[in-house]
Amino acid sequence: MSECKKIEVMQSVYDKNDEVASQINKSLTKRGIYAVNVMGSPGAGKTSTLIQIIKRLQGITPYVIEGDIESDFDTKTLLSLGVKTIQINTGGACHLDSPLIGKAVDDLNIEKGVLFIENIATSSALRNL
Ligand SMILES: Nc1nc2c(ncn2[C@@H]2O[C@H](COP(=O)(O)OP(=O)(O)OP(=O)(O)O)[C@@H](O)[C@H]2O)c(=O)[nH]1
Ligand SMILES: [Mg+2]
Repeated sequence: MSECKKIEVMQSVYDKNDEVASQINKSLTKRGIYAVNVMGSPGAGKTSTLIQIIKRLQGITPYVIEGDIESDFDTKTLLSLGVKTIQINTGGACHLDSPLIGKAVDDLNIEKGVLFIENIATSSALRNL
């Protein structure tokens, strides 16, 4: 007869990630920056949608963090439109974690505005942002 055991998980594997994400969240909120995590399948229309939204923003500065495994195609397009954009290439990983986002946020020198993060795939890594 099989025995059923209940295993209690005491610590999430995302603990450290969530802690960093929470710090980024507080820092962005304090500086009046609203962050939007943009997720969707490859080719779903994320960048096209961002471009159309950004064109319609009035008096709000947009910033974009572009996540991609290898390419910087979307970043080049956004930069050519005058949008302050920074590229993160993960070199294989299919999600952006909060330390990567934290570094990109620092490098972007964001002032008050809206920060769009085009994510690579569905990720729980940004759930606290
Ligand atoms: N028909 C149609 N095509 C669209 C629409 N939005 C985007 N596209 C096209 O779909 C293709 C992919 O669009 P992107 O905006 O690059 O999609 P993405 O999700 O950013 O793609 P990745 O960053 O490569 O994952 C492009 O050729 C767009 O022109 C839409 O609403 N209708
Ligand atoms: Mg894109």
